[in-house]
Amino acid sequence: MTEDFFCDALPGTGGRESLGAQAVVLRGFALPRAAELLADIGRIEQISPFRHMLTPGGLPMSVALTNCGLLGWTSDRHGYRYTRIDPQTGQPWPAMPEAFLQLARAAAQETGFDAFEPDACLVNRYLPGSRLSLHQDRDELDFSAPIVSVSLGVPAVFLFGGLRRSDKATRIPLLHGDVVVWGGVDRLRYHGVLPLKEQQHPLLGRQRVNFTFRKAA
Ligand code: MD3
Ligand code: FE
Repeated sequence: MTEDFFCDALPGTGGRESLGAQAVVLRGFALPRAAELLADIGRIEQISPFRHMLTPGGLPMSVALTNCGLLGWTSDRHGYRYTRIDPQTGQPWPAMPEAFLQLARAAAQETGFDAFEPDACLVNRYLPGSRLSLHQDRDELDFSAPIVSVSLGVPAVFLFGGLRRSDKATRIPLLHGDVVVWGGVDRLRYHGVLPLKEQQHPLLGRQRVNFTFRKAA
């Protein structure tokens, strides 16, 4: 299965960079399937459109998001949680596409996390100026499962901090096709994304799309 996603013949694929003891960037790991993933995102947003959710503070997030899979992450004035129903449509979130699942499992396996079965996939869309402030992902029940993230489109600068908000963060560029797996001791590290710069990507124009696979329940 891993072989489907790993192709020596394509430039920019195959590099592995360690961000922590159990956090790894797989450069270009999603490139061989990028067109397929983008077509799937197009189908997902027809069912559950991208929207700017409100934070508990009442301000709209600069990142627009949607979800696929059994559970979807939502935010409103009451807080953050995972739901089976998209609160905007009143319908279940769209199913997780097979290509998404295969990619998530292959990337997890590649970094030593066997049998990763994500039940949630949060899809973030960035436009110039969109950012994600430093946070921890702790709305999931099981922190022993890793999170797998896939970046497509315009490059972004990812901030990777420590276990305390005040810990110094390092800056890591995330490019079209890059996949990050983080788990274990790195699962609860603070992280964020700097404001997206105005740039053009041949497939996505001014946008960046990031999707993260999680085991939420
Ligand atoms: C390393 N998304 O949706 S993905 C999020 O690019 C989120 O949209 C970002 O943070 C994005 O919650 C970052 C890469 C990533 C995410 C979380 C991490 C790497 C991480 C948590 C710990 C360590
Ligand atoms: Fe996060």
